[in-house]
Amino acid sequence: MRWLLLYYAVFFSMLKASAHTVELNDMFGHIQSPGFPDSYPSDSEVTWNVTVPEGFRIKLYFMHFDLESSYLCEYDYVKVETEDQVLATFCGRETTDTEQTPGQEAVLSPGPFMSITFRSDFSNEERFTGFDAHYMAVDVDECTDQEDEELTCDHYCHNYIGGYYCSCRFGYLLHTDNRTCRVECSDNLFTQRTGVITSPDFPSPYPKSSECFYMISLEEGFMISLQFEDIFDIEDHPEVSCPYDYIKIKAGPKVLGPFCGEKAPEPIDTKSHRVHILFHSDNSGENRGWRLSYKATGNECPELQPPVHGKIEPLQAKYSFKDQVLISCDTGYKVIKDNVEMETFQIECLKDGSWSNQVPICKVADCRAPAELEHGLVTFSTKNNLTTYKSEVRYSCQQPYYKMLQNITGIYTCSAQGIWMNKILGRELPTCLPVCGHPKFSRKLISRIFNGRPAQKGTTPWIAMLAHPQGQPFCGGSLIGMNWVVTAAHCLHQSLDPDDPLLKDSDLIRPSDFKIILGKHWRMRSDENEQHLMVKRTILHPQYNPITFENDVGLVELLQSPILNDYVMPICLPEELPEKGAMVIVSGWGKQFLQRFPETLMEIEIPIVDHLICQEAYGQLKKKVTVDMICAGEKEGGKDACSGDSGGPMVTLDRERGQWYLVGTVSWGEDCGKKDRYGVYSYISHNKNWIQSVTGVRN
Ligand code: 4AZ
Repeated sequence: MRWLLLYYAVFFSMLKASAHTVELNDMFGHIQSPGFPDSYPSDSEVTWNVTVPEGFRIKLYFMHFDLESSYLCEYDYVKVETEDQVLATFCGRETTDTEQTPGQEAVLSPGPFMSITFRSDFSNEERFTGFDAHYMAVDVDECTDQEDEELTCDHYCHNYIGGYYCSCRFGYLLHTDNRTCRVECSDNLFTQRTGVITSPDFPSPYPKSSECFYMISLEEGFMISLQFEDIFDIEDHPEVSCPYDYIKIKAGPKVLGPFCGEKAPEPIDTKSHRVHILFHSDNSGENRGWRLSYKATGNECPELQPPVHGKIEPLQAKYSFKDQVLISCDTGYKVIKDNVEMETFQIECLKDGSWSNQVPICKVADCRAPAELEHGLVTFSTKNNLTTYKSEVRYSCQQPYYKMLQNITGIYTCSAQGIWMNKILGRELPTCLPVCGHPKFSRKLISRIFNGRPAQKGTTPWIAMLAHPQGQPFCGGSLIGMNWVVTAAHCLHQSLDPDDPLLKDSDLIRPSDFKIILGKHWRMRSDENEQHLMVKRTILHPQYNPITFENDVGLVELLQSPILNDYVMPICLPEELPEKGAMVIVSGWGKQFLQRFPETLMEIEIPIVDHLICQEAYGQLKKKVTVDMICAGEKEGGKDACSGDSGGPMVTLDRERGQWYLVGTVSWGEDCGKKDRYGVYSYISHNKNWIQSVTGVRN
């Protein structure tokens, strides 16, 4: 037995001498006590250093465990440890109060390293078979296992086999520490006069690792004041001033702060128009942040007094820099600034506390002197000839020669806009048209004179004399409207070649070849009231036929308008057809019997002759009396127009209207005053439309 013991001692001392360390780097493996499943030798020590990759830990599981039991495992044991920590010490066959066996429990390393040491002392009372264990690398779920707060993800954690990574909520950026979530908040510009600025996500905790810049920038002249509100919570330190998170304020050359902690800074009057705010947060802490409101005030401008008859909007007790007010005047008053009239005027409070302009005055709207009316007059209805707001004037036409075209009172009132306004015509003036066919002088009943009679002065004020420049009369005409004379077309051309009566331009009498004399009574002697008027142009009826005298009507436009008076007045154009057999008056300075010219204007009163009778009378002579012609005269002859009367008026009285109108113009006839030979006249009603379209004349 002794030799055997010795043998064992030698053997174990040899074994112990061979106490060794096994390095294991596989992801799993198998370790057994020496000699397993035979009993393990005494005085033995083996260490297995298991290393797995970073991000894994090691799980050790014993399938068999049978070691000598000793108090607190002081003889034989299996010790599981990391570099700096003993995870477990096992011995015995079953767990007691003082000793532990692994049983069904696995041992898990906190990191990627585990060291297992088996040790036996110099003797064993019995045979112990030792242990048989497996180990394997298991993944560390850093997202749930992380104990070190410095390493946990700020927002989201994603585990994968052998490692993990962090990500951030929408709107956040992963900081370069790959762990904290910061925000981009360096570009905040505030340009309004008031505003509120908060830390990101306020009142939720502000993001970590962030540098936020805010700038309030206003026009020079404003001064910004800041006030922190309700919650103020920035990570601080009891001894050091704001080492982690802080807010700093820069206004002009002044830098205020850093501020942190839970007590908000007092209101700050920066006296600057530009303020920079810097907010810094480090990579830890859950603090709610801050909120501040800012207000910009400017220099105050002096109080304003609204102008008399005006108002200021908006009306405030105080105005400061940039405030604008609008000055307007009551209805009927106008703002006057630098002698210029305007509706409103705006002034602004400047940065130096003065107003950009003085308050203008309000002046009553002035329509000024009313415009003159051609052939009319204007009288003031309100006293003192006032032309200001609500004053009244009245336009009328120069009676009795002119009448108002529009059926209005002629009253114009000065509007609030300073414009004379009529209820119907607005700002447009009325029109004064000449009165027609209404002579001042009416014929005295004189016994009918055979061959006609001298006209009474002023009873035919529309008669026009067509005379050569030297004064020699050659035709008659009638004044219609202000500028036009109706005459016979054949008066306005002279066919030089009797064999070629066709109308040629060269045959037309030129405007400078003749003149129009109005207000005439005497044929050759000059009259008190005569007006010589030059001719602008002549117009023949487009269907005038110089051979048949069809449409023998022409128009003479005057270069100037005549002055209407008791001796010069236009004749009306027909409103309707003359009654059958109506009496007409034909006037002229034409030849009388015995080829003599009269001294004064002569007139005859004759009846209109039935068209058929006239046609018949001239049918015998193969002369056509067409629809544009009208005949007048007496069957027995005697009273007739004659050479020199051409173009002159044939008029009749419209009893209903009490005015005279033009029925025809002297045109032709077979000789003068012969029996059964009527005078033929160009029929005005037939060509009225043409006359009106050329002249624009209306009654
Ligand atoms: C002419 O030569 C003329 N009896 C005018 C009228 C009459 C005849 C001739 C009508 O102007």
